[in-house]
Amino acid sequence: MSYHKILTIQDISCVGQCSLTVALPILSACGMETCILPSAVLSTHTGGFKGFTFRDLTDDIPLIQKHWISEGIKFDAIYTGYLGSTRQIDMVKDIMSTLSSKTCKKIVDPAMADNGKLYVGFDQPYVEAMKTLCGIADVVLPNITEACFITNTEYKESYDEKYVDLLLKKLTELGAKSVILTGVSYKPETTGVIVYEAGKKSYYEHRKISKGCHGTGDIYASAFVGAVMNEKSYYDAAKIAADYTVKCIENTITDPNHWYGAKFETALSDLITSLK
Ligand code: PXL
Repeated sequence: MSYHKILTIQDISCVGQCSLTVALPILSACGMETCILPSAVLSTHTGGFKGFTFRDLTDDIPLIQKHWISEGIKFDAIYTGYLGSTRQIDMVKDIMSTLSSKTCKKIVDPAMADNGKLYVGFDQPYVEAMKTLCGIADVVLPNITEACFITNTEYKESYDEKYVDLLLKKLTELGAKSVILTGVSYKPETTGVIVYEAGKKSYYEHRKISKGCHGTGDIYASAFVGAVMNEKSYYDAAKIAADYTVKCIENTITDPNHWYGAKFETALSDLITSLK
């Protein structure tokens, strides 16, 4: 297994199996040294709990960055997810330019929307700022909804390959070098992921489980980053992450009380095996 130092920047939702509480264990299981920069601390995620707390950590970020610079710390990958404010996006761009190793992979999951809608708390200025972060990324990992927001494209429930090609074209025009587009479904019984790299498009199609789970975008992105940092190709990493995410959902949907996240811990051993 390769060993690399990764920085992941996203929130801590104390309860809810998403963002850092998912990324840290998954990247560690993939054999990576995982450093974290929390963008905010919430009592729970925003997708279904009522009255959650939200502590914005934007003002701490430049201080943490300054300390890391003074210590000469550099990262082999910087992977961002849910950010706590629009102002934070410029800070994250600055972190990418000051704390990257020579070969650092910049991976941006524009975690901000699903099913045609922005998550609670996000607005158009956040979307505009996120476009600029996607523009400097080596890899972006949007779902179809996020791709639509980032490219000013009308969201459609059903679509054809031409629509997906337009999203991919617009995403790369922003500056993103490669795109992993998730939740691409042309048929009711299957879904899949498009890997768009150096103008070449591939599709990994897999079983669609009718009931989705909250936080699976974060599970997917974390497993993808872990696999890429284990020297897997983008296509192989996209496939490994998809198979792992499906397993996590399968291990969750039998439990009706577990509505707020996916039991990603139960399939970590499968993920580790798939990296060998
Ligand atoms: O899984 C994405 C996510 C991350 N963090 C917070 C969220 C969500 C989705 O709703 O609310 C706080």
